[in-house]
Amino acid sequence: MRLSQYFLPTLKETPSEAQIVSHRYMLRAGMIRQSSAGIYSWLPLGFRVLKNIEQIVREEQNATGAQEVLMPTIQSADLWRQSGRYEDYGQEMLRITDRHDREMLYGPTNEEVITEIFGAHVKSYRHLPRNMYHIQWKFRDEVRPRFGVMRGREFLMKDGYSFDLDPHAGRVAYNKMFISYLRTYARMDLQAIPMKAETGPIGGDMSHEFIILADTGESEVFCHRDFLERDVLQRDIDYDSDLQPLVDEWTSLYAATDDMHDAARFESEVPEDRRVAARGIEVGHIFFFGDKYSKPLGAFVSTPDGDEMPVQMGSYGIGVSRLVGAIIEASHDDKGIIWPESVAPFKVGLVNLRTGDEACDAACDSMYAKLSDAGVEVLYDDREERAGAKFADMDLIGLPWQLIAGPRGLKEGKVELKNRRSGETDELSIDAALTRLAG
Ligand code: 5CA
Repeated sequence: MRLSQYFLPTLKETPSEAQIVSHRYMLRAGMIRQSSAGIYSWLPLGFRVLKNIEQIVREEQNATGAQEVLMPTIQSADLWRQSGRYEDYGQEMLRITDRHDREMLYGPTNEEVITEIFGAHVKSYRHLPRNMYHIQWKFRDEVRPRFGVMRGREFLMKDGYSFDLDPHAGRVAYNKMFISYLRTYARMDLQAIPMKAETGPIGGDMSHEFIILADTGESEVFCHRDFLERDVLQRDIDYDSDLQPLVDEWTSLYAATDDMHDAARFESEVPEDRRVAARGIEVGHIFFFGDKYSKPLGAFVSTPDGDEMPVQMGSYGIGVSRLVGAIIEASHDDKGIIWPESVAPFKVGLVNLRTGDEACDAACDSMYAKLSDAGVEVLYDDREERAGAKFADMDLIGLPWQLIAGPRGLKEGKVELKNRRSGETDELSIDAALTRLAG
């Protein structure tokens, strides 16, 4: 993509409404624009990151055998009356009346809709287990939308739902999601810590929040430091195997949010030098709630003995749009964002230090073409701007690699390759630089 043709409205000034670094950088890097309180448009750069995160989530869900669907954002109030949640949900729910005076709502979550679909079609234990998810916009009329996409009113969530015959099989489904969540965050270079959690309006008696540590997080959290040194991607996961031992490994160490925190247990179980008391961002939340929805909504299956049983369910959420902010909170410096390669909007920023100079233009055009042909995503700064402004924008938008070409270096056939995270810069021949990036 040529920057001269790209819609990238970067800002030099820090917007005064943004209180935390991810919100400031998302606005300054031209990723989003607020439309109303807690409601954002995603501009090209932000949209690319959102899609990359979505794709990692999708791949890790599919690897567990979960199947992608797409349910509507607008739901019927009657369905929510059946589950008993219509009144309970209170003012967070955006209620709408259509032209025929039918009561509708903008879905804050989808337990009711998926349970109705499942119950209408599946009648026998033979068609279990099943797990379906979608990646869809949600609306919650939060009292205090804030911190940009971190606590929005409209936000993108991956929500998945498992259906099983009995609580034991439900636990197997829960464990698959538990491990796949750890992998999902790890692929975004995030160290997510599973913490026992309150179940709130979703309900049920088994639940974990996945939290990443960040000073700007909304929750106060307490955990064992060992969590921060673990790497779940080291192991291959066989989702057909018994995952309980692995889940036990991740749940045996102390980890709790403030609502579940037990100071006495924390002090007795965790040696003083391993105690972490910090703030955290909730990037996912999983629940097992048995027949809480299947019973009132009539999702029953026949058992091998010929009985009828409500199906056992769990639900599993990932804050896809929140993750964009969370990743920035975890990975930035005072110049801007530092994207992990897996979610970066482009891998390489190609900086032409003197647009209009014949040698610079020819070398940059050729590098751009070669990298693009090799499938490398490049944002090519071919604008007629000062070098300083180009560098500042590149650092701000945080692409993992900067490939810099100027008249002086090119005379000797050299370009610079800078790693955004380490700041290390190498002077290389054009071919060597291209091999590093495309190799
Ligand atoms: N039905 C369940 C799981 S499918 C559910 O709704 N769970 S939740 O309420 O915990 O939300 C799942 C995830 O969505 C949260 O962990 C969080 O990462 C994200 N999320 C929740 N509310 C917001 C919000 N207002 N803005 C951005 N992300 C949010």
